[in-house]
Amino acid sequence: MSYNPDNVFAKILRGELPCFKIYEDEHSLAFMDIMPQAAGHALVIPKFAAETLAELPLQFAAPLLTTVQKVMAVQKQVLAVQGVVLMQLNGAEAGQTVPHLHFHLIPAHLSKLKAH
Ligand code: DGP
Repeated sequence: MSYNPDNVFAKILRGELPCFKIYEDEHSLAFMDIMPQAAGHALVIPKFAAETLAELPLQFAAPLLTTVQKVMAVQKQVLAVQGVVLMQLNGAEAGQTVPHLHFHLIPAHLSKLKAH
């Protein structure tokens, strides 16, 4: 699968598009989702050019998941939620719209859960 460097997350990583940044380190970036499925919906992406999880070299998986853990902890504390839904879509057929690997971190607000 060939990586398209014109995707919006690649542009965010290059500083060509703005984002509401939460956290950044050598290997990853976390920022708020522009179309949140719940208040506090965040995205975590690797700086490595991978379209899906299958293309991420394993040495970058641990640093990426470490960032996921950090952002989840902050969401729980700041938003006072008990749970966070982790979602990660692989391929257009699965619903992936931005072809740069990303994890959705969606806080599970109690009021929303009760409504369903
Ligand atoms: P997915 O369907 O898994 O590819 O989700 C892509 C997510 O990315 C979707 O929730 C909306 C979000 N998104 C798309 N474009 C932008 C953007 O330019 N900035 C930010 N912050 N989020 C974006």
